[in-house]
Amino acid sequence: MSRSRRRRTQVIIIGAGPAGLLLAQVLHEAAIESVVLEKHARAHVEGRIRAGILERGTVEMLGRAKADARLKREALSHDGIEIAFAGQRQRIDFKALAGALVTVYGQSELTKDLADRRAEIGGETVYGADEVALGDLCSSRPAVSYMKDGQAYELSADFIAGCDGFHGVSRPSIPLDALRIYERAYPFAWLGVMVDAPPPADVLLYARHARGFALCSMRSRIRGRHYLQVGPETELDQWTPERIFEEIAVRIGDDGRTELKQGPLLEKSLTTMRSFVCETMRFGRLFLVGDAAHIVPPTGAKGLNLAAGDVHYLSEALMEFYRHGETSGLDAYEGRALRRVWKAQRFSQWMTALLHDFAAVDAFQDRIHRAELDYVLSSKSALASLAENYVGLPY
Ligand code: RFL
Ligand code: PHB
Repeated sequence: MSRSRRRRTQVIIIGAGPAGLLLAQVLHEAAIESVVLEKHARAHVEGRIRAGILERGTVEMLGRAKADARLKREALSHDGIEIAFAGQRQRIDFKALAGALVTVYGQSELTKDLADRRAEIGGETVYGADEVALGDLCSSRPAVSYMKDGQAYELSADFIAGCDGFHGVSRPSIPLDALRIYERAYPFAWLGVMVDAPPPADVLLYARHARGFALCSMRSRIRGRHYLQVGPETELDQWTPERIFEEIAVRIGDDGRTELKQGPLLEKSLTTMRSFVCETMRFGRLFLVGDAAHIVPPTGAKGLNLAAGDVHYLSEALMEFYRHGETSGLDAYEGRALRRVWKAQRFSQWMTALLHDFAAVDAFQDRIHRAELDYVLSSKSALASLAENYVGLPY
């Protein structure tokens, strides 16, 4: 085999998901050079259907990355959500309660826009980078080796940003005795479908029903994205389109079967739910960003938005370093990011408890959650708190 090819850049970014690409482009606008290493092909990354709700801060970050032109044309703005519970539907008006809106724009579109922008400015992203391995993390010259098309490469840099998601290689590169990890599993999963038909409501509709949680989200006015609480061991094959539509209709209280329009299923998938925080978001010159450091259950729509928050704190710190030789922002990164992460963990866990059925696991606690939802829907101050957290806490 030929010898390894060596190069150098300022920041190595591992992972071309939303966190990695957003960081690369915000750094580019500040004249900081980076190379992005991604394990999969571009089409694979952009084909992953995940988040749909962006907070104001995330949209502003996309603006800073100069990747918001299509979002400005195509995204939907929502001034609230609806909650279906105990045969009632209640609208929660974010504009009135928290003075802000949320943006509906798919993660695949956002990732595509960022990758397009990166290509436009000639930034380097290596798709299909195999065997990525991190080294010298505690030196001033951390390095990454990888394989591409049978050729070995070595990159060195000032810093490494681990933006490679929950299953990436960055977090496992930190020695075990330096890792501080907190986690919790949930006794259910989400079955998700993309439907070629309009959603049943003009905003997101969350439902708590004795048969479990349901969410009717959307990607556009003519494309629905729906989720159902199911057992973690459920077989996807057992969920026919008829059964899925019937179950959603029951849970959202569409008794006349008039609101939920049926259409071809474009995708069907199962998501396990977990809460996870790796408090070690910095080790030497490695910084963890996004899902590499934390996972939330998706009920509060916070995962991607937290990743954008991390990018905000890390990019500011790197700019201070390159402009003024200042390292205090880098030292403060972990603490700043974690304060916001734990607040989003709290909110995501609370929304999950409020809206899912836990009766089989803890019937007493389940009654308490139901009473809590009843209380929230009748209290202006509780609704204001829900709205404030859903639209996103400030950076
Ligand atoms: P990603 O998106 O996982 O990207 C990581 C990238 O790193 C690559 N990678 C590697 N590259 C090189 N070498 C390796 N060894 C590598 N290992 C992995 C991967 O291929 C990938 O391209 O992490 P990132 O960038 O931190 O982004 C996080 C978000 O994807 C995630 O938090 C959200 O999708 C969570 N989420 C939601 N977040 C929201 O803010 N709002 C929502 O409405 C929302 N809805 C959701 C969601 C997640 C869901 N699922 C499927 C978990 C709905 C669902 C159903
Ligand atoms: C989505 O549209 O995929 C979505 C929206 C809100 C959530 C989770 C997922 O809480």
